[in-house]
Amino acid sequence: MKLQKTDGEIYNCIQKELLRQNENLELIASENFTSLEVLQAQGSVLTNKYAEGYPGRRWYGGCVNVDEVESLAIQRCKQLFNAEHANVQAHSGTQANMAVFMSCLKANDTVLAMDLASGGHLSHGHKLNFSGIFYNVIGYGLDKNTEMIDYDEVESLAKKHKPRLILAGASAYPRFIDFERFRKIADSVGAVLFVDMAHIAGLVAAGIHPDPVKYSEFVSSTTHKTLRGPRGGFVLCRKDYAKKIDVNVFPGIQGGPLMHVIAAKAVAFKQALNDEFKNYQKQIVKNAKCLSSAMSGLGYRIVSGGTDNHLLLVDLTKKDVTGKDAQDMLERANITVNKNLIPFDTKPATLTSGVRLGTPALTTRGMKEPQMEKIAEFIDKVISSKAKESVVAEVKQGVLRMCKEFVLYPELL
Ligand code: DSN
Repeated sequence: MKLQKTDGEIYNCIQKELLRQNENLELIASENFTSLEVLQAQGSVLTNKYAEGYPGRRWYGGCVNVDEVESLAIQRCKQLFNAEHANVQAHSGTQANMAVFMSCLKANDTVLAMDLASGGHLSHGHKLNFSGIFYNVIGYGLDKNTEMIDYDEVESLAKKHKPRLILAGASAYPRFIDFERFRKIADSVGAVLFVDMAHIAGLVAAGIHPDPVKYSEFVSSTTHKTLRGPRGGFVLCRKDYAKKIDVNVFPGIQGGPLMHVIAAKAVAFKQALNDEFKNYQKQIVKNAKCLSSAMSGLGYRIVSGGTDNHLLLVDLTKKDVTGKDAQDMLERANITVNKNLIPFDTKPATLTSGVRLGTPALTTRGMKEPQMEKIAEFIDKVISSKAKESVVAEVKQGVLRMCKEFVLYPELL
């Protein structure tokens, strides 16, 4: 590779990261390992092209090929999600969300969205994010007993605050979301319904999670989580909002689209239309359920008692370990997780009482239920011993053996 000769420093970082990804058990619920084809499209000469505008309506010449790329991405995305309109230019999930906010709100309008502490997302109203700075965001939470969305509370908050927009979707919520109920609540107060399906997009594409598209005016997503594409975002909307969303993505919040990333998105959408992808999504959920039961069997409390999707939240309170400590201890044994607030957490977000575990990445490697059971044992050994050096060393050897059986990107090694 030419890079190796001309910029050894960056080349070495990339190689070290390839090795890290191969030698660690990746349980961060929002991460995945994209295909070689997606990497190839993303690393292509399309990165050289400026193409402000949309297919057939660009501000630059020479767009014939990128027009074809973007048209394919749009068509495949619409087909995958049965959507009336798709904008595939958003550089990220947060930018997709920003474009939706701008398409139906004025500054200071009221939005009803899930609290970050209950499993929501920064871009759904955090006070330091654009959403919390420019809009009046009211948070809804979870039922204290079930730890699931309290739809009655959502309804009463909607009646009280009369939001212009209701936002459903989460980054740390292990249960199905009832979009039909959200639609009814939105209709009862004349609000627009917007679903951020970033975490569950792959499950939705495979038809194994309730479908937000048929119930909402807007749906946003990232492409790199369960959907297993390149890092990026997109927005789906009803056709009466198509012009608004396009104009708010460009020129509203972005300049030139990343055509290499859009090509990679198109590749991922095509892959997601295959039956093989549906089976992959089913296995993600089977693995999450299995990991949840195995952790529960080892004495861990699982938030809401289990999972319907690709992730679970493990409450570490009984184990007398913070989420931060667990994350650090597991990292020493080559197990990657993230600390996460649990519902009604008494600890700050910098410490937390829990960890979030997700199965999309390990399922991509081909791991199934037997590996999930073993991984639960690994996690328990490290946490129960409070990362005793000899235990960490033994678990790390087990992790490395498991990783060797499920090699990642053999073509690149
Ligand atoms: N930060 C991502 C996650 O981990 O869920 C969401 O953007």
